[in-house]
Amino acid sequence: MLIHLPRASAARASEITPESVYLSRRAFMAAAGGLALGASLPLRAETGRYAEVEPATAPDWFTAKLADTQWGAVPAGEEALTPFQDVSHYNNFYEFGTSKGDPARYAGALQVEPWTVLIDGEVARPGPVSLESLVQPHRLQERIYRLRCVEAWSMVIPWLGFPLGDLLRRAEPTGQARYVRFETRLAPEQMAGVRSGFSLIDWPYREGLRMDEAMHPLTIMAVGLYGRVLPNQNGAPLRLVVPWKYGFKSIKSIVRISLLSEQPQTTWESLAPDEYGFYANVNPQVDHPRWSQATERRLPNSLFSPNVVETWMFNGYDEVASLYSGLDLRKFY
Ligand SMILES: Nc1nc2c(c(=O)[nH]1)N[C@H]1C(S)=C(S)[C@@H](COP(=O)(O)O)O[C@H]1N2
Ligand SMILES: [Mo]
Repeated sequence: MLIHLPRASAARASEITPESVYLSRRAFMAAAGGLALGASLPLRAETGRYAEVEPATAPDWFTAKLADTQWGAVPAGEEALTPFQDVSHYNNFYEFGTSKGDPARYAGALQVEPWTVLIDGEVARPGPVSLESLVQPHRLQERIYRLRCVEAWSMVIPWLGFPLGDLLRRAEPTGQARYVRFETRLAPEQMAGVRSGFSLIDWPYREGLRMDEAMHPLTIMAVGLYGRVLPNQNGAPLRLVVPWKYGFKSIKSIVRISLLSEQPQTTWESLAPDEYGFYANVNPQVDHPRWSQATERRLPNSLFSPNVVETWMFNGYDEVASLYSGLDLRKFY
């Protein structure tokens, strides 16, 4: 598989804040140490890999998977990781409220065990699958991806997951399967933002991909980040990560995956079709009607260190360009 490594532009490197450089070096050293020891000593779950991350209790299936994880399968390259604190406290997860701190405050109420995912539609093997058996056949990989939100901020996150394509193949899509639709769990009693009735969203949150996008090797299902199980606010226990698309495509806390012959209706496109398209590929040349998409604020940042960097076409993942040859990306934004 071809993975695009970020260009080492001098301007970009100079914009990295000292703190994030420090953290990423620490993370790198932890990873290097892990590699050196890895052969003889399995990494202990949840401890030590990233020094800044609090240990968390994880379900047994996750701990078992961690021992065999392919660390650094997609490395950070030149880029500094966004600290765990920002990754887990600056979130969009409207089921728990609309401010960035709400998910960290309220998503603890989401019950993630037991968890079942329904796979249905155009597949030879439909049915409900427990999370444990869904993950079981897959080796976890660490993939360090940029996440670019449509609101013009971004992060660099070390995910743990496996290719969505591998999961879909196991369900045996029929010849009619042209799209995939995902749905987030809907549990108003656990979701402060849903209960408030304040949001315009027609729950459950839904997202979708074209089949070739879903099968692309960069597209993953994540179950962890920063060497630990996913924090609830980041979409535990199972979320999509599509790194060349705006963050809203990367749907959290998935309970249903449907293979369809028609393009599904998705949450943000239904709400504001002139602002959020089905494709939502990161594109610095197509502005949001209310703001430019040419640059982004890379977290962590502050008033004195705004850390504004250029936005790249497809978020820098040029290897997906061929999926869209012949498609007018201004029309299909
Ligand atoms: N179910 C659900 N999934 C969601 C969202 C949401 O509100 N609900 N927000 C999306 C948006 S806008 C972004 S930018 C990313 C943020 O992911 P993170 O909080 O893990 O960084 O999640 C996406 N997935
Ligand atoms: Mo977003």
